[in-house]
Amino acid sequence: MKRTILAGAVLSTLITAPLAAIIFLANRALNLPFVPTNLMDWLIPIIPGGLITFGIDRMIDLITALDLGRVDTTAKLAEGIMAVFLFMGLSIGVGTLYATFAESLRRIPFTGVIIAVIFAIPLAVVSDYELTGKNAFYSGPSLVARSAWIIGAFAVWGLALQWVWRRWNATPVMDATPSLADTSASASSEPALPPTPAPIKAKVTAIPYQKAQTLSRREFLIRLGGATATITVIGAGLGRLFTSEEEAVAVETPFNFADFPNLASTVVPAPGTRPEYTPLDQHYRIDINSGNPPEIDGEAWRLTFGGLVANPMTFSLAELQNDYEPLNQYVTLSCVSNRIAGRLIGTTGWTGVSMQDVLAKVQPTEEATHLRITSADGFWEVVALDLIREDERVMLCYAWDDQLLQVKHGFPLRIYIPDRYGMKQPKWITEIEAIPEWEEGYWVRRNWDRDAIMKATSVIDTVALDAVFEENGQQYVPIGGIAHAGARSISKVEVQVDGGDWVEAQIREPFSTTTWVIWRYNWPFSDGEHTFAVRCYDGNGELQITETQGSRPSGATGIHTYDI
Ligand SMILES: Nc1nc2c(c(=O)[nH]1)N[C@H]1C(S)=C(S)[C@@H](COP(=O)(O)O)O[C@H]1N2
Ligand SMILES: [Mo]
Repeated sequence: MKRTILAGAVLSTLITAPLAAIIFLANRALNLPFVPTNLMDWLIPIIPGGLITFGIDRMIDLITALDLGRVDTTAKLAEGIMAVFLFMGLSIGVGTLYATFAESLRRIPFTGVIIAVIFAIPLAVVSDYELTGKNAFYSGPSLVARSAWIIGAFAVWGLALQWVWRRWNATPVMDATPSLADTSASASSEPALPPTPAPIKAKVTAIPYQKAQTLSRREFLIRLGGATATITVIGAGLGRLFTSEEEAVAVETPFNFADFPNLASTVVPAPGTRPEYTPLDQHYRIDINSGNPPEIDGEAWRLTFGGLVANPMTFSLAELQNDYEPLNQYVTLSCVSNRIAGRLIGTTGWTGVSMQDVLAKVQPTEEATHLRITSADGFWEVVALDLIREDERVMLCYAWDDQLLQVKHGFPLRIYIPDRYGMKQPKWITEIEAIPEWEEGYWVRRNWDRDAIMKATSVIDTVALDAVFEENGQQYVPIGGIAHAGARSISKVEVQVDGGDWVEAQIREPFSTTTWVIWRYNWPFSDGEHTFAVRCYDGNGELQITETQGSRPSGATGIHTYDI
């Protein structure tokens, strides 16, 4: 019995790996569902939030420690790999179960296929729920096409499993020990099974796989492993090739964010400082979706604005673009999980409609105090009406960098709330509801900070030893980086060398009060090893928090240091 289970598990693994690869390929090439991440996304809300945060933290630790590249993309990849393991584990479990009972079920034809289909149906349901359950404007393949694909792919998997299992049991073990199937059958207490004490030879000839006799089990395993490894590698490799960038759709009246307002600034960034305006393909992406982000049909999409309002309304994307004065803002967005000197922060140009203009149309009633903003991925947040009324910069945003939002950044609509971490600012908005009192948002419910005001932080990006220059007989090395304090701006940046006095750095005029500043300090060079530290003051003259504290629950603080 034990050996049957082991053999069943090994053979199921060999059959399941190509299934995962082909599902991946079909996802990339034809946008068919990637069931592993659908399954994981379905499970995540069921797992306690603390465990997830812990998992994410350890993952970021690992990526940072091993220097595995961009934290956000590597984390998504790691989540995808975890999802594949979960998916494979479940499938292998089902395959092993089949192998264990195949003998007793052998009178039923196509047991492998039947079991596979019974397993695939709930997977198809979960996948559909994840893709369309919260996203009424899903733009991918139809339910029929998606279900047929998932069930069909599993049926083929079941057929393969059944064939492989029968073939395995028909294959003689070339040495003198009894075959695995024999051991299991004689060890089994199943009354329906006739005992099979016959010698191996007799058993083999009784099974109609004549060819099997020429292969030993070891040879069969090697051949099967070779075949499935080939399919897996080719499938996964082709899938990766299909990973294409989505097409950019320019807005009709671009603001021309690239005409930066500070071009005349005399403070030139130290070489090696990150770009002041983050290229879109380098802007971080963070959300609760381990696989593909919600795909929304922009034509069919409507924003529903209801609840405690005098005038409930729906808005199309075209209406938001054409019927309202566009608001263009340079914005630095940061994830609350960004560590000091982390890369989960970026600056780009945001275009949208002031929330005040929208409120003027829908007219919240007197009982309304907050808006609940709901997204197509099941994410939601709550924002106070008072905040909106006192800050016209709060906006419903449909474009970044003069282009309609990319899918991963929230197409067709996200909100901008100045001074708050990204966790307060839903992407893929489908619904806004005016409500009578404050409620927890998605991450607040998971014990993250209720207000999530961006902490003032400063970072050294570079000590540009290559760019050393001489002035009045002294050599200087440019040092530089960023500092930001949400929408409070930065009034001063100071640098400290080897624990000495804090010296003021130069600040380049920022794009706006809602973006980071680039700072620069020309360090009088001296030979040897040195440690540099940086600190900043926000626009109100308040020093950043200098105690080191992790991201959870309200954003990382502490002094960034840099050694040469
Ligand atoms: N619908 C939805 N919106 C979301 C999230 C999400 O998971 N789902 N994540 C938030 C978080 S935690 C951050 S940091 C920002 C990141 O936006 P970006 O991926 O466009 O950089 O999106 C926010 N909006
Ligand atoms: Mo975030």
